[in-house]
Amino acid sequence: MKVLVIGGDGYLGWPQVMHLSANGHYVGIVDNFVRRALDVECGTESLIPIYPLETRIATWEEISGNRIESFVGDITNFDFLTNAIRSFEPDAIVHYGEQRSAPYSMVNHDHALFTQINNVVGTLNILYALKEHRPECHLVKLGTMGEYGTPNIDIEEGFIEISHNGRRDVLPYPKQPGSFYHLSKVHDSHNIMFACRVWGLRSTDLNQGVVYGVETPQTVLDERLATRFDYDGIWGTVLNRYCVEAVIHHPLTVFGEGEQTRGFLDIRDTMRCVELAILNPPALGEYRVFNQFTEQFTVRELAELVRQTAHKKGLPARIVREKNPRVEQEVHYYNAKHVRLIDLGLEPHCLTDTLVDSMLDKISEYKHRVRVETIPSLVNWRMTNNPTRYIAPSRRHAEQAAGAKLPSEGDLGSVVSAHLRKQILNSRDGKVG
Ligand code: NAD
Ligand code: USQ
Repeated sequence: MKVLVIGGDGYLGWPQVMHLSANGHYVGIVDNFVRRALDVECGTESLIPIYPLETRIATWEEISGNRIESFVGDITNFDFLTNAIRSFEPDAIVHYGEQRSAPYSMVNHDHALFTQINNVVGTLNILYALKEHRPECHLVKLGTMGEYGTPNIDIEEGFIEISHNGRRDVLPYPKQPGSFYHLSKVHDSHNIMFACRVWGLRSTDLNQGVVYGVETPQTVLDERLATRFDYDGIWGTVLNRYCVEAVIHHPLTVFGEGEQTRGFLDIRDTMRCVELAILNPPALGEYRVFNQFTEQFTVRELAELVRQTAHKKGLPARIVREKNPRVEQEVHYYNAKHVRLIDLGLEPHCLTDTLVDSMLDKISEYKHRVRVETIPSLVNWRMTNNPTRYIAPSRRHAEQAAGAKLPSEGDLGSVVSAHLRKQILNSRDGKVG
């Protein structure tokens, strides 16, 4: 199949490109590298060095003999996106290309705006481009389990049968998302469902849990094929963060009570889930939802697993309870269904101490690159103006010693965001680059 991976330069997108290419699909990438730019904005960096997209593609072609096409541009630019879709003629689009950090979306007004414009407009553009130029193409959209929140009843896969005043209907499952980022996914879901209903498009909305891990069978073939690995307080996700914290002898940062329960999956299962969705498309006009995770854990259970595994390796890991920067339920019921991908043939890689052990080994190789100053979570959900940029202690000390006025961290963030926003609003040349 011809598959266009939007966001194909990201943590999940790049290994997905290689996974699909290795399994016989002809793959194209769309990306505008905004994620790399946001690292510059935040003063963060992938623990594992990542190579430019051209190098990644050339290395993959050299190793696999498979060609990959690339379209560099912003999907909020409708003309660019349309040209890319018309040129590539995909049978399926995998849409990973969004701003994906909940903390980033909660920094301030500017960042909430950027997140929702980038995500909602990007997805709406895809829907219009598909309707006008590729109506049979299957849109595989990455949503999030966080769309549902943590209700006190079982979470179904997208829809729930409700009986009300003597009548019954199957309706979209209620959504109670926990950040402006998670809200952007809810808005996307509504737009996609509507486009399937009124235009007869077909789509799979993959409500994915938190992904952990860094290696897939393809990323390990050459260091130039590695994918990014975030551990800082803005981009790092919980288990990946705990593993880095253990390696650098930083306490494992459990927020609040630590009983927050989430769905989790191994990065290798993400690859397979998306492939299964592509291989088993819905009918035209059908909008379906799969809950894409394999196991549920509380964040304290994960910390305990990392602590025990680290101890066996002689790492003196300890757990601390930090004041929760987020507004979320810290003790709650959680039971989310996740059978539809299993029914299609998913064989989960469950989380074991062996996997954590291998993550700790991999992270140890890059221990010297950890920027300790980026570990704290700067973004407080209760505030509307949070700092966004981490400043290395050495630079801070040098500037203080020199009597220089430190730029406001918030200001630095806004400069880059304003630039990106301007790019989005102004770039209307529609060229495929
Ligand atoms: P990522 O930030 O590493 O990758 C996203 C990619 O999309 C980046 O390369 C970025 O440059 C690109 N992009 C963003 N906006 C774009 C635009 N307007 N035009 C073109 N390219 C654009 O994120 P990730 O962790 O790989 O996540 C990918 C998707 O999966 C996201 O939609 C995210 O919400 C979802 N997801 C991720 C996780 C997780 O744990 N990482 C869990 C659930 C869902
Ligand atoms: N947490 C800690 N300690 C930390 C970091 C996080 O206890 O050091 C807690 C958080 O408070 C939260 C849970 O861990 O309760 C998950 O946080 P996270 O940062 O790992 O994940 P989240 O912000 O929910 O976002 C990530 C991805 C996002 C994706 C989402 C899937 O960044 O793109 O959509 O996971 S889900 O959580 O299912 O919505």
